[in-house]
Amino acid sequence: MTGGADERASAREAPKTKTRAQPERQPCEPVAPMKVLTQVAIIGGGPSGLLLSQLLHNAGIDTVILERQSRVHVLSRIRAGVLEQGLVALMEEAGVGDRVRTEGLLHDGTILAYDNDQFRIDFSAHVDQPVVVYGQTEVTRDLYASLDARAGRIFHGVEDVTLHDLDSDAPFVAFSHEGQEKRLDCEFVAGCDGFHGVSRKAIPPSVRREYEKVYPFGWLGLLSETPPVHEELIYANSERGFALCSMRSPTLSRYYVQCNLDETAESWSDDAFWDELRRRLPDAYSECLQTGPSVEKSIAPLRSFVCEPMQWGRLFLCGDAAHIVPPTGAKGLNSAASDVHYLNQGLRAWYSEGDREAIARYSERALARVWKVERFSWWMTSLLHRFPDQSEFDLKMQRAELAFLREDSAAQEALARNYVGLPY
Ligand code: RFL
Ligand code: PHB
Repeated sequence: MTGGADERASAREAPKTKTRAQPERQPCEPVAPMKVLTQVAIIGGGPSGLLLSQLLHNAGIDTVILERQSRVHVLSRIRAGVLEQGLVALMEEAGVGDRVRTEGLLHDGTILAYDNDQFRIDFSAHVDQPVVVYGQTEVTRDLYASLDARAGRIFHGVEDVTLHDLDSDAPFVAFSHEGQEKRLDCEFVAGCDGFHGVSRKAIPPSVRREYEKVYPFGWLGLLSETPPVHEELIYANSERGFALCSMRSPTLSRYYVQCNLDETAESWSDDAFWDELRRRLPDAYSECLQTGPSVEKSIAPLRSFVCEPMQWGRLFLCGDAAHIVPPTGAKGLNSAASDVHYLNQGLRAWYSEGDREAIARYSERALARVWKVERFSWWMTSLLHRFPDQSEFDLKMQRAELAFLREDSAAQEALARNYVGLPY
């Protein structure tokens, strides 16, 4: 745990209610773990876990969130920037939609660039639906604010989380917090702990099937307090590799360049980054690119990954814990949100009507959408990046696909429909 805001958070986050009284202990007895009780234990306090907790709270369902990191750490991770309407609607349903509605930037299209030229995919013409540019950090901040307002229970800095009796009606989660062993008894466990979390691994290997594609490059991202080079996002296929111009606000820009996996963010000076970005953009943009010192710089590897099934016994996986997409289609956070929607529906039906059907079909419903999103993200990645083993023929195919997309309205519509978000 770090100091300042986090120490305050830690004091506030100590469990307040539903803690079972501990029997008096003799001096030599082993210390029994302190017990905490809830309906749904949520592992991971990233956007999936926080959103699920808020939606369930609104339905009168109690949750406790266990988060490995400090709040400061969670809020310092610069990640997604493009939200589908489905996620914005869920934020509104959760009661955290005010800021995204007023401060989010509506985008009616996006630019695809190649060969020093560009064309636009017009979302309003093809699907009449915009996307909203609003940082994941802000989504998380909004969710933490409402968690605090309702005195929701979250433990930060938890360690050694293990899931137990998931195939029974009374699962529990063991963990340690501030040096104390604890036990969280619950009726359901939501595994919202990201790709490197423990939840997915609690599904027995004999049941779990994992599908994976690791891409031979990463994205180097830079955040700068400069106005965006263009009012819409620019996805650029350049012979030097992919580049993306994105933003967080009219004064905060987020840029990415495809990089090798053996590079480090520290090995890239700001000047080297700006030079490389300029060289990958059509002249029309590179000539008006405004540069400045980086506020953040980091490298993300690219991966496609799906775990099937997304549920086992009383455990339900959500978001990056179950699936990963390369960021090219801006789909990671958005597909986490559709999982949260299906799980929220299933748990509400269970608790309000005793309906077991929706929860039993969670994995099937979530995966049906996940695989389509995986396909789109893989396709956008294949279309726009340089691959080390790409032949001359492969390059011609990429160019032909871009040319077809530029000319063909149906192809543009297909891209637009996927980019703004498939229904759920
Ligand atoms: P997260 O955000 O990884 O949160 C999981 C949380 O679980 C905690 N945790 C544990 N807690 C307790 N016990 C354990 N054993 C734990 N292990 C882990 C972690 O500390 C963490 O707080 O998963 P979640 O909530 O499912 O959210 C997923 C999104 O963060 C992710 O999909 C997006 O950021 C992906 N993504 C994008 N998605 C979009 O929809 N639109 C975009 O524009 C977009 N851009 C991006 C992206 C991801 C990127 N990177 C860095 C991979 C751009 C980039 C560069
Ligand atoms: C971002 O702004 O971080 C961002 C935008 C679009 C993407 C990926 C990342 O496809």
